[in-house]
Parts: sequence; C-alpha cells; structure tokens
Amino acid sequence: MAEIKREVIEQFQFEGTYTEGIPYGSGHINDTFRVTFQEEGKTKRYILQRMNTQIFLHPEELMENVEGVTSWLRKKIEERGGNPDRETLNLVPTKQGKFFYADTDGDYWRAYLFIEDAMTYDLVEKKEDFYESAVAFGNFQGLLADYPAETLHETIQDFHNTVKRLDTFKKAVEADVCKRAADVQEEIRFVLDREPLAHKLCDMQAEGKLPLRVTHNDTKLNNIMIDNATGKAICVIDLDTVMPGLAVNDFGDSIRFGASTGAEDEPDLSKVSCSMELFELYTKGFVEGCKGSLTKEELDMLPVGAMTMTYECGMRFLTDYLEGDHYFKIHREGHNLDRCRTQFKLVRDMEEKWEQMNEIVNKYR
Ligand code: NDG
Repeated sequence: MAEIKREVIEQFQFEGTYTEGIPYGSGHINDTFRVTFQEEGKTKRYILQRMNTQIFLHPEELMENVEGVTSWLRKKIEERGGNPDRETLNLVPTKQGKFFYADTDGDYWRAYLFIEDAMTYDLVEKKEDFYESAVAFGNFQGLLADYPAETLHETIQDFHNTVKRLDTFKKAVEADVCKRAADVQEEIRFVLDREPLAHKLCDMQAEGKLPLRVTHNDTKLNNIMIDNATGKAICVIDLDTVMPGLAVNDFGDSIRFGASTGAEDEPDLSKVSCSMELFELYTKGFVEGCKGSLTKEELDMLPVGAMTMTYECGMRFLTDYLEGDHYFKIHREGHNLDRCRTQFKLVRDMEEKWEQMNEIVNKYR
C-alpha cells in the first residue's frame, strides 16, 4: 500500500486543514484512503485513491470515462429530484481544475467526496441489502441507457472476454513460472473441462444476439453504498471498469459475489454455496431496476451470465496464483487459490441448481 504524500494532499481542492489519512475499504486494485480535513470546527472527509496504473494503462482515458459518467448521473439525479452529492460519486478537482493528479513519482491520484452515513458490505448481512443492490445496479443501467456508449474508452481491453481469459490461463499453466501447477491439477482440470462455457456468451455477442450496453463490469455487493439510516442502496461506486459490455455479465458478477453463502476467500468450502433465495431476490430486483429494457435473449441468458462470471473469476484467481500473485492483492499465502476454490465450488453448485435458476428467471420476466 502506498503512503499518502503531502504533495498530493496539496493538489486537490479539499476544504480545510488536513488532519488524518487512513487506508479505507477492501478493494483489490487501487490504494484507497479516507482523508479528513477540519475547517472552523467542521469536519470534511474525502476518498483519495492512488490508481493502479499497472492494471489501468491509460489513467487519463479512465478518468474521462468517470468524469463523463458521473456528470451524466448527476444531471439525471437532479432531474428526478434526488441528491446528487449522495447518489453518485463526485470527483474533487485539482487546483488546476483537472480530475486527477500525476505526482512526481509518476503515480496517478484522484479524489471523491466521501459519502457520510453509508456503508458497503462484503457479505450479505440483511437480505434486503442484496435486493437493494440489484435495484441499484439495474437502475444504473437504466440511467445510462441513452448515454453515448461509443464515447467510452475500453479501460481494460477484453475485460470480460472469457475466451481470451481462458487463453491467458492456458499460457500461465504452460509457463508455470512459480512451479505451482503440479499442486493444482484438479483446479486446472476444472477449467479445461468447461471450455464451452467460456465461448457461450462471447459467441452470442459476436453473432449480434446480445446487445452492447454501458455496463459497470464489477457489480459486487461491496460496490454499492447502503444508507445507514434508511437501508436503501444510494450509490454505485468503483466506476473504473464502466465500459461497453453485456448486461448479463453485470448481472452474473453480482450473483457470483453476493449470492454466495461464504466470503470470496472462505477457506472452508463447506460454507460456500449459491443461495437460491438470494439468487431470486437479486433477479427480481435487477429485472425491476432495468425497467423492461432487457431483450428476450438477455433474460434467457441471465443464469449463463452468473455461471460464466463465476467461472471466469475463478480462472482469473487461478491464473494469478500460477503467475505469482501480481494482479489481485493477497493478504496471506495461497489467498488467490482459496479465492479460486470458492468460485469453482459455486460453479459446481450452480450446475446442480441449474433448472431452479432458470425457473426463477422465468418467474420475473
Ligand atoms: C476486482 C476485479 C474484478 C474481480 C474482483 C474479484 C478488476 C479491475 O476483483 O474484476 O471480479 O473480487 O480486475 N477488478 O475488483
């Protein structure tokens, strides 16, 4: 984790005197801090982030996306009488009026208003929260339905191109730079046995059977802020991967993360399964939130989206494990392998519950 630099603090239009900066949240990609300022007895807080430029190779383009999407959302939220300071992320500009600052070491920083009296959750604590998050992600798609998607940059090329991910995985197995492949034969086999799944949605997209939409691409429960007082989902966060994509993948990633009965890195796999109750809640909320905008094919493919995203994510964790854990931040030995195993346990569980998943979708379409 990087340190906050004085130089950085001084660049942004923060109000008051800097008093504290602490690491914040549970993200795997950027370094996130909550910074506090005091002015005439009043406390103001902000989120300050050092962007991961190993992963996001074009931070200027990424910030153009974020600026474009957040100002669009602000306008839409104002129009419907909402509170744009709480219902979308708001960038804090630098004193030069830019939306990021490149420091003297070449690190890129950005800042947001801190949303007070709201939290994110890594695990579903109250079932309503999960339903709320579904409505929020559905809504997010709705608000951005007429956004000029072609103006968005692809912040990570082929982010949910599962076929390319599989390719990268195979290369990692072959190279085996850390000599770890021998110990994870079962997991490797699991991926290879399900090769057709990697192709399903990519093929449909190539054949024009699934439309390209503005998607969030990281629709985990913990990318939604829930208001402490009302329990309502107020704001979608982490807009780094907003780009054109498939709606079913946004749906799928939420199920992968939020409908699991265990944490993403739970070492005890007996605690991990895909809850049909949560799957149903999310399906209901998402379909409602999208307000009739999903096509027949998209509705048909919702369960496939769930299974594909879970499979892909497990494969990405395993790839990173094989390559020496350079992508996802790890906090213990074998962390990425634990994460991979939870994902594969979920895929297996979905395979068993396949019929039920399809029945649930049919109920809400
Ligand atoms: C990160 C990943 C996301 C993945 C998640 C797993 C990026 C930019 O970790 O894709 O599903 O917890 O790679 N984000 O948020």
